[in-house]
Amino acid sequence: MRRRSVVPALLLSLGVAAVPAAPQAAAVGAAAAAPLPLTQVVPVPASVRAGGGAFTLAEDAAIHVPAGSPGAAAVGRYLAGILRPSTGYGLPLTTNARREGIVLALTEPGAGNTGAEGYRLQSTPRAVVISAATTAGLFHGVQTLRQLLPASVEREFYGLGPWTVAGGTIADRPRYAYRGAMLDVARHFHTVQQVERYIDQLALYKINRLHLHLTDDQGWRIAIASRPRLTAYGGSTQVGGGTGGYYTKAEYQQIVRYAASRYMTVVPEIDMPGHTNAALASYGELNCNGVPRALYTGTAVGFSSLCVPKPATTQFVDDVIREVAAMTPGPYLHIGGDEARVTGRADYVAFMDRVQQIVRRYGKTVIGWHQITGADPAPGAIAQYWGTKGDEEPVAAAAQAGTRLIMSPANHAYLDMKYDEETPIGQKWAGYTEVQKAYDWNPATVVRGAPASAVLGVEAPLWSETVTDSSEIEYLAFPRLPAIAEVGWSPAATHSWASFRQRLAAQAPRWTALGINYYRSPQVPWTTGTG
Ligand code: NGO
Repeated sequence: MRRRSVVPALLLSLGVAAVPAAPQAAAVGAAAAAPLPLTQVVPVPASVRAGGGAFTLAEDAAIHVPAGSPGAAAVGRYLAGILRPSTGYGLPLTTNARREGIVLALTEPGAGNTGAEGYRLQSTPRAVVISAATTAGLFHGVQTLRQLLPASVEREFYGLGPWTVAGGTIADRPRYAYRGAMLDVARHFHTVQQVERYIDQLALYKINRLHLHLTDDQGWRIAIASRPRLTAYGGSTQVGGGTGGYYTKAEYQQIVRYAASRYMTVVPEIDMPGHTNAALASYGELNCNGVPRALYTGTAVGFSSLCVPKPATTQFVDDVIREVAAMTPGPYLHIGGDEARVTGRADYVAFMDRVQQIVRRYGKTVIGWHQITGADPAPGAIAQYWGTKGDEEPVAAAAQAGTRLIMSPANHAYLDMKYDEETPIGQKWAGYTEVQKAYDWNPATVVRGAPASAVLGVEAPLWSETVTDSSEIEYLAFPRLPAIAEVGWSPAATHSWASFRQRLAAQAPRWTALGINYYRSPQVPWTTGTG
């Protein structure tokens, strides 16, 4: 039984705790006899029409890509990279126009109503054709194709087919343009490799924004050439007193490129004026009394503030924003603004005005936690809602006045909340969050009085006070991240917990094949791992 013995070894080589891999490893086994129904996808596609005749990948099949599109060719190579190890097939890329095997096709913009990120997937005995107006659409179509093949296709070693896809047509496009996940790399540092691993997992669920919480009281994680002590000293520790870490500019840019190859835009966050102890410890001039603070490795919030009136603070912010903007190709720069409890109100408003102007000067769109709506959001600014009640009037008023909203209600979308009182890691200030709670909410109605049209999308933040490695990231993200992803991608009319929990259960063999650690929620009818 080669498969059984290889799975734990593979998990180990990935540095992933094999929890609870032993019983599930057997379930990854042979490919399912009947092809998976086209509806068995997370996030559920906008429309599915079953058709006659399934497609089976032949040993000599090719992946057809359009000539003259390096982006489409890259998507083809990415798909081949997933399929080759498990199928053992060569799957060469070709640009000949024969419509058999796997076909990636670019359509005229506007044709097929697929928009900026949508796609059509047509499966017949002759071919699986994914067509889209953009290479982003092709990439998302490829994620759907992965989920329609047997779970064992995700393994990094050879398995028996047949590699069959049910016949029919999927027409799909996202409900929201912004579908994010946030990783807090400040409370505990997470390496480039860990971030890339998470990016790959997010891509499977069509997440298209990766928000990196790069700075906080416990650590400064991004190199700023004009302020070397931020990382050399401010990045030297983390929650619990470990050695911390930081990304060099080259490493940050590597993450940005890796994310881009998965059609994900990096949103860097420099949290200000609170959550700044690491900066205040690195440079005494940022404190009103001029004295550097001690490094901090606890988990309290709301105790630190840059000294707003000082010119040194403005210069500092300019230096940091200039350098972060220059190494970030995406349009956004997140300035935090949450829990500035020791910043006076007038200082807070003045500071947020100033920082927003600086961000704009360096060509970026401001995102801030929703507390920025208590200051004066600049035209075009985006507020990220993380409340639990939905009754915050400044948020509604700002949304009515044109501020766009990203929805991360902490009692639904915070991946760092414990599932229940037994959960070994996580927090509970916003309440326990089982999978159904992560799934059952509507971004359009979270904030009372905010027009639905103000909602740009959703984001699932993963704060890392209690999270130290990939295994723990995955335990909290799976299965809730796919829930938030579906809330962000699928049309409101398809929303159904009864359907979602079944489809979610069918994802588990994939997670096992990929070595993803996940929480076996009692709310989900898992079909694997019982024997
Ligand atoms: C809050 C706080 C963070 C914590 C997090 C923990 C926001 C926006 N500020 O969310 O500093 O890490 O809760 O759940």
